Amino acid sequence: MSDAAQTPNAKFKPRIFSGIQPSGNLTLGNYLGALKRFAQKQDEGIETIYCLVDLHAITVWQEPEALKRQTREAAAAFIAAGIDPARSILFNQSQVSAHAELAWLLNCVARIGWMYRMTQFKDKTSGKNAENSSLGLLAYPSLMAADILLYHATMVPVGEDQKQHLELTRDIAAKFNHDYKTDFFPSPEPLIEGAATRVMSLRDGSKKMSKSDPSDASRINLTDSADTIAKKFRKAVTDPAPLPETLDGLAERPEARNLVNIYAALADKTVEDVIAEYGGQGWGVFKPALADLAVDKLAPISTEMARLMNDPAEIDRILGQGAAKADEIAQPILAKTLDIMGMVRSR
Ligand code: AQP
Repeated sequence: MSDAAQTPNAKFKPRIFSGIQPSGNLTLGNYLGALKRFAQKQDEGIETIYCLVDLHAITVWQEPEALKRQTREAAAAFIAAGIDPARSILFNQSQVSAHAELAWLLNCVARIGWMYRMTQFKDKTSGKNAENSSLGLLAYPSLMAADILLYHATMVPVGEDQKQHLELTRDIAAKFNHDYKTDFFPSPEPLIEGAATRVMSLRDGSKKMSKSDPSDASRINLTDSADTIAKKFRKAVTDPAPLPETLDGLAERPEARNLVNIYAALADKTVEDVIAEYGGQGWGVFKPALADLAVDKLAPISTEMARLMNDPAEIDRILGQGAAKADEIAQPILAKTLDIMGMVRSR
């Protein structure tokens, strides 16, 4: 149904929404695929709403005290990466109850079969008993649709892995509009841009870098020290051949391509530029250069995160203020959705 009944967005003002799960240490993948671009979008002057999606995080087990710390740490990462709470709305999802309320309404619009087709659900339950995973994990994309549609967001910057969920959001919006004969919800566009829309594991070039990967060596955490970053890149799995002289030479070399993509994204260069500079060189040259670049870019972020984490009350204040602003936008949209669906509203 993706192509059917797509809603034109002309009547909606441009607004960006995106989120990150506070489900562990944020990674270089989260930074390049999401955070760095969130800050760029804010700086382009578009209205931006960014959310720490703690209700999503609990679709898999989270230790309660750890979740609180991770949420504050993720907020610190957003601010350290350039999100300015005076220009962007920054909050954690559970402080705006309209997310959960709209998610329920959309659960009644979305179809179960759509959820079973989501590759992230299949990946997260593969090798395990899917029947024993939480109902929330299956319904995750419906909550994500609610997050976005609650603000009538028109654009959603995400990494490649979230593309399918975004398509589902569009399908849910289209079905709602079709079923209730309305054009109430926009059809949000995914913004998947840059050289590192899918940063891969440093241990396995076929798996995405992920904060919940059991191997810490598979990822660069935003809180890693310079030494740890250098060590992880030095030990990153690669083939023995030197870097290719042309872009085509990366086609069948996922690990090499991943490191070149990371370099390009960190340096704000194209992959072609990186190949022009390092083509023909061995890993003994490229890996230390990549580690230096990563430390150069990430050290100021981790230093600022550590500073912010010394004042958790200030982080909570920022999240509370952001939640109040988000709630102001969300409440009328939730109220109108309830009305469209036939709920009596008498107080
Ligand atoms: N490896 C990645 N490369 C590029 N972008 C990535 N993102 C995540 N991993 C990569 C982008 O970061 C944003 C927030 O993702 P999330 O934390 O909400 O969920 P996720 O995609 O499931 O990320 P993780 O790290 O794999 O989390 P866990 O392990 O908790 O499931 C999204 O825009 C995502 O595309």
